[in-house]
Amino acid sequence: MAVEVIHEGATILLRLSNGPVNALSVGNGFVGDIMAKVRLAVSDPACRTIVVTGAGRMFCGGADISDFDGDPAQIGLLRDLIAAVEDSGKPVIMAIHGMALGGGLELAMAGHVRIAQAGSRLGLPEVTLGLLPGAGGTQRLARLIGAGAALDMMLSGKPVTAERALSLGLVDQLVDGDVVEAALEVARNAPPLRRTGALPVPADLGEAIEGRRAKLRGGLSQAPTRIIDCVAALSDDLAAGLALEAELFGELMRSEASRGLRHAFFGERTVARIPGLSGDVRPREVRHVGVIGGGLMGTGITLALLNAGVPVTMVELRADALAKAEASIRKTIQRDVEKGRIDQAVADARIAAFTPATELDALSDADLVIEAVFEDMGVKKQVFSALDAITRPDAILASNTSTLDLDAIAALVADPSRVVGLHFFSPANIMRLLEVVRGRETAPDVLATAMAFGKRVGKVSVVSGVCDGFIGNRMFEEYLRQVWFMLEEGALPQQIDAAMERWGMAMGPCRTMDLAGQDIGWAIRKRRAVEQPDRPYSGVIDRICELSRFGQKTGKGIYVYPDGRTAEPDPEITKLIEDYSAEIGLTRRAISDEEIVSRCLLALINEGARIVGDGIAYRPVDVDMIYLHGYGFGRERGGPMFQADLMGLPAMLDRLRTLAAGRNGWAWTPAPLIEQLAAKGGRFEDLNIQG
Ligand code: T1G
Repeated sequence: MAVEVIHEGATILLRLSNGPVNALSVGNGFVGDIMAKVRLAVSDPACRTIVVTGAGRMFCGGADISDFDGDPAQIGLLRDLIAAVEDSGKPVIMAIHGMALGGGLELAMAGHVRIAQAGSRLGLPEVTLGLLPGAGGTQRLARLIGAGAALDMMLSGKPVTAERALSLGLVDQLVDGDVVEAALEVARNAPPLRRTGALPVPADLGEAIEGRRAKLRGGLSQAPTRIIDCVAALSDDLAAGLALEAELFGELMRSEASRGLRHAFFGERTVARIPGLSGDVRPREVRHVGVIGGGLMGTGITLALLNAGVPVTMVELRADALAKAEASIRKTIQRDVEKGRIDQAVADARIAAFTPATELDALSDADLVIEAVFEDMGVKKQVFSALDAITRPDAILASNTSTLDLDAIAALVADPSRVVGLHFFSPANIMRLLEVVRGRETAPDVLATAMAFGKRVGKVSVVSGVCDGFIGNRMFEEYLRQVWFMLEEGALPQQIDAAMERWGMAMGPCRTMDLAGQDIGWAIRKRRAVEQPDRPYSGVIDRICELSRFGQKTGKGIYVYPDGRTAEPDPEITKLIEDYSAEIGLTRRAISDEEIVSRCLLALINEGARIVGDGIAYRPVDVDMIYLHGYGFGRERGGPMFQADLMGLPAMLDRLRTLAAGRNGWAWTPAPLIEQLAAKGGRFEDLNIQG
């Protein structure tokens, strides 16, 4: 961390350097150091102008998000720095390259001139963290570019290009060359002291506020409405606006939604770190990738790779299935052109990177082969035995299996160390989660290659050990177990789904299983009835499956789908559920939404704690990221384990023990890890620091 001071004639250049994004950290003294250097320059009689720039690849990625878990007053120092810049009696010129985000852009807006390098991007992404721009952004951006454009930037959180910033008036000059040189040139001509905070209130304020307040959607985070409140408070009294912004920022910083979103931000980066993997382990190069299987998963995986610019050879032994897969791939890519997501040239390049084949020999030179054939060990055995002979010994063999034992699959080849699991989630070209399953024999560099490849294709990759259902599905089974019990005890599907969706799940459990296919859940329950006879599910859901009501794909499941997509409650199912309760001699009772949410959450948390305790997941945050990116768990809620820390483990343990004393209490035996942490006043967060 450093603030380099360079004297260029009568100009002092300050180059900010603090880690990969020059985060404006108060906690590590960086902001204090900048403040000291600004004050020195302002008081230096030989200095007429100041230029500020960022070291490395960007101007500044924002305030240090980790500061917000500390003393809330810390951010006051950043506000003081920004005021000192704007009130400086000497022109301060901001030389922007790479990115200027959040507090970084707020600092830049306090400058008197902003020069941006072509290709750089500027934005206020705070809303994505459940925050508002808390260092003057709500009061300065609108003064520079108008209230409507400012609200659009702050409510979307999306950065704009330097070119767009110039047209908006957010920057004063755009340069192709060296932005520092350009800034020094401007400095030599002593530009005027144009103070952003002194600019008038934008004329479009009234209409901008009204229009956007009307379009606000619900949600846990209050950041959008608070951003509008701050802009609505714009007046000639800048201090008053800044005071309101500071007050509302503090409120948001302490909110559950912001804490959850900040947990997600860091969590997505923590899971990329593999504990114990020595730094000299290098991922293997992956140039030629093969996908085996032209079904739903094989096609989705192929699309995900093509969309990430990875050439793919798809091997599908049946020519008709291969042709169908190729047509589906072409159609999906072309639809992206029609929707304006990509241009035709990009689409053509993606399609050109696709090679269909009907023989496994086509993969003889592949660096990585991803198997996505039918979930049957016999079929896997045929494929992996053939791959063992056909592929190079250093080729990585990955299975997309979601239910089979990866170690058993690895045992099918001579060198099991080259086998890893790449469990994509359907639709694989949309869902960001990738469970990277490390087998007992998986080599460290194979695991590292899988993680690097997952990142390359835009996935949030999370390592899982080998167990039934890995991390996500193993927890989901305990979640569903409670859902089916609640059906027989007194709840109806539409009540359960509505309660969970109101709480923050993207889709309720009943609707989710209708979408995934009730037959898939049925097969798992049948297998588990043999493997775990002492852990029965309610039979009510099997009664629905026995009617061949497998969900949306059959037009009927728990719900009916008159138009093939819209789920509607079915009185026939209501009657089936009520009759089932009577059949097992259970008097139905009213179950509150609170109980529904609590039992669903606790089921996830308890099994998640077992999974961490068993070493299947490295950390609790890995479990959280799997639920945010694979199961529609509300991002503002942070994840199941994050929610447990909010509840407090001792209180949660009491709840588990109460449930364990009740009906089907065997399902609620507290995970040992919960008992261990609760006993010492610990939190799951304490275990997230590894790696
Ligand atoms: N604070 C702390 N750490 C940060 C950070 C930040 N703002 N931005 C990045 N990092 C860390 C990140 O955790 C990772 O750490 C490393 O830097 C590289 O990040 C007062 C309240 C800038 C687009 O929301 O979007 O200003 O894992 O892998 O892919 O109003 O980082 O290596 O240990 O993401 O090249 C507003 C957040 C903050 C931008 C670069 N700013 N950052 O992407 O690298 S709040 C943001 C990003 C604020 C003010 C408000 C991206 C990036 P590690 P990376 P990247």
